Amino acid sequence: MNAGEDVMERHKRLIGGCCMVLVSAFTVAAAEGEGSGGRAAGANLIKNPSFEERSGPRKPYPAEPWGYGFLDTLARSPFAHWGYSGFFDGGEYDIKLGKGHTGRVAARLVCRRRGRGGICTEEIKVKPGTTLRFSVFVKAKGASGECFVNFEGDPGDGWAAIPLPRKPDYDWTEVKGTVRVPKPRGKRHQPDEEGNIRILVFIYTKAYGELWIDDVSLVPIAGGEAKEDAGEKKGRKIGTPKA
Ligand SMILES: [Ca+2]
Repeated sequence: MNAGEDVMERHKRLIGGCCMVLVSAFTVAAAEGEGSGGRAAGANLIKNPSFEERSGPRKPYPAEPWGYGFLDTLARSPFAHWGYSGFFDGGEYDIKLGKGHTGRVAARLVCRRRGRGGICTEEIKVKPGTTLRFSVFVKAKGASGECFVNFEGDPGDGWAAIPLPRKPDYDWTEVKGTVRVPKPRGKRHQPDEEGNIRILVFIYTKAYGELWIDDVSLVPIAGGEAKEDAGEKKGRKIGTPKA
């Protein structure tokens, strides 16, 4: 086993361990109606949301400001500000360009061996208690299996999740959800001096076939107070791999 494989194996174990962390209470309102009227929306926290900016498939990853070691060593995302791994849970997924929902290109995750693959944002700084509206356009070709959006970072890996359509074949479809950022887990993940913690958004496929992704947005719609929204419902737990 060469050094690269050794690192890969180590990180697979690490990632597998992270996935066993049980998800604490979180709220998801998947595919909710807009309902917010003319409320002023914040800026999109996702960089390169339409995948139009390339980082170059052969660009060495240390040039990107990734904060997590496993992405530093495994990722070869062709998209600026996005990480990628196709090797979770014993899977092998390629990341490729597809024809965009908007713009020229979309991200395309193509299964070679079924397991779990995904793309990941850079770290996003937010204050605990912030309510975020998430949206993504996805389409699938022969994608038999589960695909989902998973929110990770300082509050834990899988503090919220939004399922993607459970159909093998569908054209571009918008999937929306609203999540509220919990407090960080553990003393090592305390807010910085400005009160921000770090979150990441992963979009995973555990399916065969192809998952296409474009036009991702994550917009703050309410800050800090964490008041209850009547429209929210409790989401399902995701993150414990099935044997
Ligand atoms: Ca695009």
